Parts: sequence; C-alpha cells; structure tokens
Amino acid sequence: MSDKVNFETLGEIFRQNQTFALMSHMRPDGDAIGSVLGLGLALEAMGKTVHFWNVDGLPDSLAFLPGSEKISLPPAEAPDIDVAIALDTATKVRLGEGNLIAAAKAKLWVNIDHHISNPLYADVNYVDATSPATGQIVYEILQALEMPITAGSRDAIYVAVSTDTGSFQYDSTTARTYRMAADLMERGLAVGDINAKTYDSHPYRRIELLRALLNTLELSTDGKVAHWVMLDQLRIDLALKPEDSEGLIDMIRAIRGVQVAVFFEELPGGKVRVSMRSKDRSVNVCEIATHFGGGGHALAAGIRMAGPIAQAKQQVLSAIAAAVSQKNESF
Ligand SMILES: [Mn+2]
Repeated sequence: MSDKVNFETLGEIFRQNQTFALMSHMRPDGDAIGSVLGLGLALEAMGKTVHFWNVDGLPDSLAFLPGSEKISLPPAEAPDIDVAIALDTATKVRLGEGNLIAAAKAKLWVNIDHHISNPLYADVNYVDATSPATGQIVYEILQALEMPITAGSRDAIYVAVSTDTGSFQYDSTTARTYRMAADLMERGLAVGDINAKTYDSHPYRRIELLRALLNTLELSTDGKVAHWVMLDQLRIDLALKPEDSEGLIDMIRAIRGVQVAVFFEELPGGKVRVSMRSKDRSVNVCEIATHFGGGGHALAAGIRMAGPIAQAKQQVLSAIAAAVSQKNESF
C-alpha cells in the first residue's frame, strides 16, 4: 500500500461522495481539531454534509476557532455516511471506540496524517511524515484541489500548524510552512489576535498545574534528561481538563543541556501517559515510544502504558538513558 495517494484521488473522493465524518485522535490538540475544521469547513463550503466528531469533544482552549461549535461527541448510533476521514491520528485505535462505532456505516476510510509511525490503516492513505502538521497537509490539499479556503479553514489551519511546530520554531518547520503562513495572512488572517487567543489565554489552573509539576522536576545526573510527574490526584484537586497540560513539556525541553524532556501523567484507572520531546534527531523518541507500544515523531512521541507510575518511569527513563548514552558514544 502506498503511503501517499495523489491529491487527485482525494479530489475524486470529495466530489463523488456527499456525506463525510471527520475525526481525529482522543485528547485532541490544536492540530487534531484544526485539521478537522480546516478540511471539514472546506467540504461544507462545497455543499457537502460533514460530521465533526471527537471522542473527547472540543477543548475549551480551542473554542475561539470559528466553526468549532460543530465539533461534537460521536453519536451512539451510526448515521449513514459515505466516507470516514481520520486526521492527525497515528493509529485507528487512537480515534477512540466511540468514533469507530459511529463511523460503522462508512463505505470508505481515508487516513490523512503526518506521524511516521502511522501503519496506513485506511482504504486510502495520505501520510506525509515530512509535514510538520496535518494542518499543513490539509492546506496543501485545499490548494492543489482549488477547494474553498474560508475564514474558518484559514484560522483552523494556522492554529493547527502553529501549535504543532511550537509557534513555527521546531526543526520540522519548513519554508513551505512559512509560505503557507504568509498566504493565510494575505487571506486576512489576524495574526496577533489569533496568536493571543492561542497562547495568551490560559486558565489560572494551568499555572497552578505548572507550579505542582515544577515541584516534581528532576534532572538526570548527566543533565541530559529532565522529567516531571503528574499524579491523578492533582487532576482532581485542581479540576484539570486534559488540555491544561498541553505544551507545558516545552518548558523543561528548553533547559540548556537537556536532550530529552519527559512528562509522566497518571491516568484515571492507573494507566500512564508518557510524552517525550527530543531536541536532537539522533535521540529518536519515536523509536523509544514504539518499543513500549506508542508512537509519534522523531522529536515528539508518546506512550500509553500500564502502571504503576513508578514502574513506568523506571522503564522509560532507563530506555531513554540508553538511547542518550548510545548517541553520545557515537561522537
Ligand atoms: Mn499533528
């Protein structure tokens, strides 16, 4: 199976079908919501019927996006749809059970993503691991197929790409990314306003979370691995929402000398969510994640694994230590 169909194949699917369900991964981030809205609003502008589903619904932090009120939980009974499209979702399981049930009547599955670990689980796959965000792939699809880029699609695509590139900072950011941003500005994007809504509008509890995380911060003796821990009790005490921790890991990734930052989060029920960020392609955190059943990108990857958290910590930190020391030996 090819990892990339040509855009014309997607164009035919869009033209020949009427009803679409667009979905992205559980605990959605800016790219998950933004790429769904970016493509979905364009399909709507073409007269298509579009369902926008996420098993965790819309995070409050992205409710400023025009059209985001269309995002709903998947319905309990599967409606008649022609095409199910998964965006920004590395494995089908990450869509969540509710989406799979709701999309049961789809005649065709499409998978549009940028995770290198994506196993091409759909009938039609467009997976471009060189793209810094699924939002950028959506932009390229809309451009190539001359689909309408409405104000809603424009803002959603910008936020998708901005949040997945650490505000256009990461190594994954390309010249095309900046050209895309320039084009979106020429289409009327209010860059200061949208960045303020994305980055300068956090609820107070997020900063309380940051304070609690800082109290758990540890640096390895060689100074190359920083990690912090969030126990489930903290979620209860601070009434946290899943999106509250989004992006906080960048604070410890930014420590001078640190090659890998790790965030251990205890989930309700005792499972552990591990987020890893590497500063250096020779320490590939996707490989480490894959070893534990997770996935992602070379510089940003995640795992969901069995607890208890102390054991998960020990296993993951020793795998990272091995990868870091291997890297440093090769120089
Ligand atoms: Mn993404």
